[in-house]
Amino acid sequence: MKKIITFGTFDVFHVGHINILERAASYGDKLIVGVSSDELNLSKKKRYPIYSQNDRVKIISSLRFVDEVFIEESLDLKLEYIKQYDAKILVMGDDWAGRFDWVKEACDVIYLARTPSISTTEIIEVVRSLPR
Ligand code: C2G
Repeated sequence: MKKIITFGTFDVFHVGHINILERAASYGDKLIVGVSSDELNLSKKKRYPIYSQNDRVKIISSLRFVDEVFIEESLDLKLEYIKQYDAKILVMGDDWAGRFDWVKEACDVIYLARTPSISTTEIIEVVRSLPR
């Protein structure tokens, strides 16, 4: 049983999120997803996500190619999560290229190309600019 692990906020869920999760799943038999907590987002991005962590967990858990979901409390716990879930590969989008190479002692690390032209930030900006 080859387990794959990936992490993300997955706020305002969109097709770029689907693409990376689907591709991550194709590398193994089981996909485990760490969903960044609301507090982790506040510390990282200086704002809370639009969707609460409970809703984000519910959305990710409902995908057919996702097997297990947990809340990621800290970026520094990557190694602990990888060991805890016995993951053989960490998959991340290439906006994180090189950033998690320090876990290579525990598993392989693969950075996949992001889906172009879509992001949560852009969606928020587009919605904000709509006429009222
Ligand atoms: N992603 C993608 N294509 C996009 C947008 C996002 O492939 N157009 C990928 C990102 O590269 C990431 C995943 O989708 O691997 C989740 O993206 P975010 O929700 O933006 O995750 P982030 O806030 O970067 O959190 O521990 C890691 C962090 O918590 C990741």
